[in-house]
Amino acid sequence: MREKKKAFTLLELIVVLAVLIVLSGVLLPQVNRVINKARIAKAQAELEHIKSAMLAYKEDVGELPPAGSTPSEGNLDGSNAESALLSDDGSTGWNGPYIDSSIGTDPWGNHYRYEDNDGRSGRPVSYLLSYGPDGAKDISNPHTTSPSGIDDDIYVVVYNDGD
Ligand SMILES: [Ca+2]
Repeated sequence: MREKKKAFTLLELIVVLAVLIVLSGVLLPQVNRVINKARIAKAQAELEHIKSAMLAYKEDVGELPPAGSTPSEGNLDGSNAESALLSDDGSTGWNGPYIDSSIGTDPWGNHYRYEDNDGRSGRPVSYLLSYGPDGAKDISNPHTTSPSGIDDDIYVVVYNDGD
């Protein structure tokens, strides 16, 4: 005796597809929100980790890793600061390495940013920054203790000479 073939009818398939489309429309924004929250948490954790490494360097050497030859906010990966944390930069007291591997980009693929105030007056805050999910800088004055316009930027004060 031949078994009767069980198959979906076209109508059943259309109903299943419609349900899947509606479900994905409801769930996708939720999933995106969760992913973004996880990325923000990851960026905050990475910045705190780098901050700890910089403070350990400061403890040994007496000052924060150099931001660069021209003091201004710059990319952290590939910077003098990154190499000073990774390998002996010749500073007296250097006792690293302070980080295990090169500092990559933030979870959105953009550079982490760093500026060391380097003792300049009116710019007391040395900081680390991720431009956040939008990839654009929102903080209008990172050198104050309460910078305005944070928006989605992720900002960590490494050291505040104004304290
Ligand atoms: Ca931003």
